[in-house]
Amino acid sequence: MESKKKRIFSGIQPSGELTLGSYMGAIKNWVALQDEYECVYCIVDMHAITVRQVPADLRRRALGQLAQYVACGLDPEKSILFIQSHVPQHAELSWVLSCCTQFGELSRMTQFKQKSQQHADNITAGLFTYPVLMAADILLYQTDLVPVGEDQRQHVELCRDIAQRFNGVYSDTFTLPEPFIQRVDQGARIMSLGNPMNKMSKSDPDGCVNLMDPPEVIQRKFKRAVTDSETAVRYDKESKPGVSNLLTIYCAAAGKTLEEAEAEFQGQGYGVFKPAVGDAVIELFRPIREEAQRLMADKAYLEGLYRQGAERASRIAGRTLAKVYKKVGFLPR
Ligand code: ATP
Ligand code: LTN
Repeated sequence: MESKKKRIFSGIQPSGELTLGSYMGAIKNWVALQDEYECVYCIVDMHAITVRQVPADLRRRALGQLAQYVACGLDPEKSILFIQSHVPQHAELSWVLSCCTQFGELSRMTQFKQKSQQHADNITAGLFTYPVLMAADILLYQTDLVPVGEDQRQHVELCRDIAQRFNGVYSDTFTLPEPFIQRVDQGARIMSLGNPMNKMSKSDPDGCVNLMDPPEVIQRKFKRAVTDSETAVRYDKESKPGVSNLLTIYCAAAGKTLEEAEAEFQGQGYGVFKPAVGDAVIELFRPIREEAQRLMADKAYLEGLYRQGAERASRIAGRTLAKVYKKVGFLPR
């Protein structure tokens, strides 16, 4: 009997190290959803090659990301954890869906506009059709909810449009997914420590804190975090974006409310506040980092894990793809 729980799908690219942003904006929520939902969590290495990668680094990061998923509390007994390129149905469905997606729709994607500016010398077709592969990821698993950060909302909405179109033309095939965006305390985003007007992202090494950073590196990054010329530790996103971001991080890491945090640092300057935020993050990440290091030393365990994950994923994905191939009129093999 298939479970009646709603299904969740999400993924992160192994295009850089996991950051405090991806932890608070995504993974932490994924962990919390595991009991209530049937969860499928992916390492989307095929998405990562939409911009140039060093092959050895990509391989190392994909395995490291799996270890970090588990160390963060994603439980391979409860959830399906797998690597995208190990389940061929993703590429296969992506082709069919690309024939149900308009050029104009893809041209409107904010992430494509941004990334094609950042990688102006290498604007590939893959970068352009990235959201179609993401739609395939989601639709293969008949996903109900997609927990992502705010920046991915547009992609999930496009996925829904594609699914609706396919269902309209070929009859009901795909569950219509919804974005599931949880707020990180005050804001749905963790901002860069170097420029609090931008989101913290793994492609901005100065502004981001990585899950695997050693304590002294984390502390140094927080001490250098951009704030303002006042001294009061007070939440005001408009006039004090840096301090507000640090407060958000502090509250999430230390499990405190904004009021508690503001009271705690009342009358104290940034010289006290910034290292305290650093310490809270160090303590939050310490057990995760240690567990990830331990798992990384056991390659055989990790390989077993991703093989088993791919098998489970492929069983579900295969069923959906078979339906799709039949409906679009491909001859059975
Ligand atoms: P890149 O720099 O390559 O765009 P990224 O650091 O933004 O990468 P992703 O792999 O795109 O990371 O994001 C992983 C997940 O974490 C996504 O669901 C994304 O929405 C979420 N996320 C990433 N950064 C943040 C952030 N700063 N605040 C909240 N959520 C975030
Ligand atoms: N585009 C997402 C990563 C991603 C994803 C997915 C997220 C690829 N496929 C499917 C949710 C569901 C990103 O950049 N964070």
